[in-house]
Order: sequence, then C-alpha cells, then structure tokens
Amino acid sequence: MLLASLNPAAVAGGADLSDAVTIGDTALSRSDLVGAATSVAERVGGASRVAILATPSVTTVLAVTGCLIAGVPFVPVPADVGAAERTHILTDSGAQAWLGELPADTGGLQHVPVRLHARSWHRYVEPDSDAPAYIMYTSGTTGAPKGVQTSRRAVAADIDALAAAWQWTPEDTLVHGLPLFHVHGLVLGLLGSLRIGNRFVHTGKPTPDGYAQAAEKSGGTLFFGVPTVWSRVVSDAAAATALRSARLLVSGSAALPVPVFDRLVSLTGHAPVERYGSTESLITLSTLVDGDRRPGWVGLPLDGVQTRLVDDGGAPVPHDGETIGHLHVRGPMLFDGYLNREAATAEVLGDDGWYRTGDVAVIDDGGMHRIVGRESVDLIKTGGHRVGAGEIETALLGHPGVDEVAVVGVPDDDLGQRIVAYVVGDTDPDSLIQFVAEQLSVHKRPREVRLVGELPRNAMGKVLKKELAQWD
Ligand code: MLC
Ligand code: AMP
Repeated sequence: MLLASLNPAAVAGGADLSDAVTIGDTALSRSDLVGAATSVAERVGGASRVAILATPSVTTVLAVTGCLIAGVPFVPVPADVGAAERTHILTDSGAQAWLGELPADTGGLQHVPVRLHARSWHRYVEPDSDAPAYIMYTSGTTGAPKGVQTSRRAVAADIDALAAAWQWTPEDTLVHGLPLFHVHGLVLGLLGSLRIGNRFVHTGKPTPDGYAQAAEKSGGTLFFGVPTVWSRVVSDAAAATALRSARLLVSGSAALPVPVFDRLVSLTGHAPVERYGSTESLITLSTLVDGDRRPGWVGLPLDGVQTRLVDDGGAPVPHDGETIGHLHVRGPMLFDGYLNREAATAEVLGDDGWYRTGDVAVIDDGGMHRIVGRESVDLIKTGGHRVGAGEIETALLGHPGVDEVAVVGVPDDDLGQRIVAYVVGDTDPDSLIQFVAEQLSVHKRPREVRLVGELPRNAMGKVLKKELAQWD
C-alpha cells in the first residue's frame, strides 16, 4: 500500500496516532486522515484527473490523500500561480475539477470542496502500482511547463530508498515549511511521512523561527530545507541552536554552499545530509546517515539507482573526482514521461531507461557525486524553484511596453540565483515584475528588471546570456 501508515484495518485496529499531520493549529490523527480522505475519494472517484491548488493546508493534505486512495491522478497547482500558467496547467492536464482550496479563478471547472469533518469508512482496493500517482508541472529551458507523470511505484521506491539512506522511521517527527506543489515538500515530506508513519509538521513558511519552534515544541527530529532555508537558518544563531536537538538536517533541490554547510555544523552540531534529484527522477543520490557527509558533494546512488557520466559524444568519462561529464540516472523512481509530449520525453528519457538530467557532475573513485552545474543557462534555480528563462521571456514579450527581453539567473547569496530580466522597451520595471507575478506565479517574478538600450548579441543575432549574467 502506497500510504502504508493509513491502512484502514490497522488504524481501526488501534494503530492510530493523534497528531499524524499538523499544519498551523490544526492536527489530524491517522483515523481523521483515513475517514476524511476516504470521503474525498468517494467524491472524486471515477474522475480521470483533478487539479489541487496546493496551499500548505490540511485541505490540501486531504485532497491529495483522497486522490491517492481513489486512484485519481492529481495535478498540484502552485499556490501562488498566476492567470496564464493556471490556464496552461488546466488545459494541458485535462483536469476535470478543482479539488480542495478554491482558486481565484476556476477557469470554468467544477469545484469539489474538501469537508474536514466528513467521514467515510469505505474500503478501497489499492490501485495498481504502475498507475500514475500525480502529474506535476515543471519548467524547461523554453516553452511552457511540462506535466511530469509519476507512478505510484516510483513514489514508493523513492521513499523506501530514502528511508534506508536516512534511517527514517515511524519514530521520527518530520518538519518542513516548503511548498506542497513540488517533489521536496509534497512527495518526500508529506507522502514520505504517510508511507513511513512518522509525525509530519508543516510550519506554513520555512522560516528559521518556525523550524526552531517545531524543534522545541513538537520534538522535530528530521528537518527538510532548500539551501535558501539553511542559509537563513545559519543567519539566525538562536534558531540554529534550537536545531541541536534534531536527529538529521537534510538539504536538497539546489547546491548547498560550503560555508552554509560549515556554519550548520558549528551552530547545530549536525553535518547536513545532502541529496540530489529532480521532478522527473525523484531523488536518486544522497549522502548517508552513517557515511561521509562531504560539503559540496551530494552522495551515492540510492538503492536501485545507477548513474553514468558521459562526455559530449556519449563516451564514459573517468570517475576521478575531477573530470566533468553529463549526468544520466536510471532507477525505479523515474517518471513515465511528459504528458502529451512524446518528442520532449524522447529527448531526455531513453528506451533503455536512462534519464539525461541536464546536470553536469563529477564522480570520485568511491562513487561520490558532486553537481557542478547545469548544461543550460536557461534553467534557473531560485530559492530551490526551477524556472525557465524562456517562459519568463515569453510572458514579458506579451507586455505592450516590451520590445526585446533576455532573462538570466545571476548568483545570489540568499536565493542561489536571482532572476534578472534585461528589457529593451519603454515601461516601468516594477510593473513588469508585477506582470510576471500575475501571469506566471509569484515565485517566478524577476527580482530585478533592467532597462537597456540593446542586448548583447553574437554575429548570428543570438543573445549572449553568459555575458549578460556578468553585467552589473
Ligand atoms: C512579493 N510577494 C508578492 C509579490 N512580491 N506577492 C504578489 N505579487 C508580487 N509581485 C510576496 C509573496 O507572496 C510572499 O508573501 C512574499 O512576498 C515573499 O515572496 P517569496 O518570493 O515567496 O519569498 P522568498 O523569501 O523569496 O522565498 C524564499 C523561499 C521560497 C525559500 C521561502 O523560495 C521557497 O519556498 N522555496 C522552496 C522551493 C522548493 O520547495 N523547491 C523544491 C523543488 S523540488 P507571503 O505572505 O506568502 O510570505 C526539486 C527536487 C529536489 O527541486 O531535488 O528536491
Ligand atoms: P526540479 O525539477 O525543481 O526538481 O529541479 C531539479 C534540478 O535541481 C536538478 O536537475 C539540479 O539541477 C537541481 N538540484 C537538485 N538537488 C540538487 C543538489 N543537491 N545540488 C545541486 N543541484 C541540485
């Protein structure tokens, strides 16, 4: 069973837990979860796909759990989504209804509310493990986000492999405040907890203070964060010190700067475990609880994972800790392709099961991996969110005051990369930032818009983005 801790027979037989999921002031027991989510399942059963506005709330938890009980694939929609992106996700996914939180604009779809106090004790047959669990939208270098189809089998395999690497057990209390529309917060954090059977505490936002309080008041043992979160934690010595009582701090979704790793060690007493993955592959590499946690390195292949490093021609490169190659991964946690996009799927996922990650890496002679960067300057990681330069450029070109635009990610101490848009045109930079926040999503907005007379281009007319990223 995918959500093993919610086995109705076991829960009815006494395996309850009064605070299985806590978000803000609301706690749900396992029997609340089974009863209310089964009631959700009854209301969505038979749908081919539903959209869930994935706010950090118990409504979202019940919506997701209900879909997994009924075997209805769900589409998590970013809580801060804007108009154009919302329309794209709804149209592309073919979602038939909104389940749970009501979006600002339903796009004409029916709304199915989640009733916190409704209960059903109907017993569902566990859906086939090859069936899709969800479709999650993620950005590419160009074009609109693509729907990543992930099976129930992949989710289960990934959580089990992480449980082995991190000695993650029902005794843990997992804490995080990350969005519930990405792999990190939703799949690892929430579904991981419901599979393993540990307590899950969501802090609403991933603030240092929220994490410190969850360590002190909820007895948090396992904390998840993206590097921006850890960098903010180490800037708040009191909050960091409160995490001394934790068992394990985990960082992922972007590169953890070595100075942040070192500060975590000195302030919390814990060397963070780093792990690497993507929406398409789920998590494939991690350092181990009882192994080497080396700053700047993301670890070894998880159970069932193989990796290979190749040069531009596809030939293997040596595992000497220095030679850079393109990283490919294979394993039971990989996605089943992009929805409605056979050609895009074939570009990254071979018939032989290898996924071309788009990341460049080195591997040392002990099998330890270090991510060096991305192949394309057009995929930006900002605060752990993956954003395509192309989608922001397309959005900005839809503004009447914009003639030409180039979007780049520039290094940023807080966010890892900061989205900067260079614009040729006649308009107010702040209104362009707001335009992107309203069209795409708030987290995709450029943090800066710089108006310029012209963009640097090569002889072919192509914008020199590497040069732009260095302009100051
Ligand atoms: C600002 N705000 C606006 C706005 N400008 N609202 C509307 N319009 C505008 N123009 C508001 C926001 O709504 C928010 O309000 C506040 O300003 C701060 O904005 P923010 O951009 O969200 O905050 P920031 O501090 O920059 O966020 C940092 C962060 C966030 C770390 C909290 O980036 C984050 O949650 N990152 C996690 C990403 C993640 O989970 N990635 C995993 C990908 S999975 P308010 O009131 O809401 O605060 C993956 C696989 C793997 O990568 O390996 O894990
Ligand atoms: P996403 O699709 O949002 O899941 O982003 C996946 C990408 O995030 C990967 O392809 C990497 O570029 C990056 N990433 C994830 N984890 C790490 C990590 N630990 N270190 C460096 N980059 C990472």
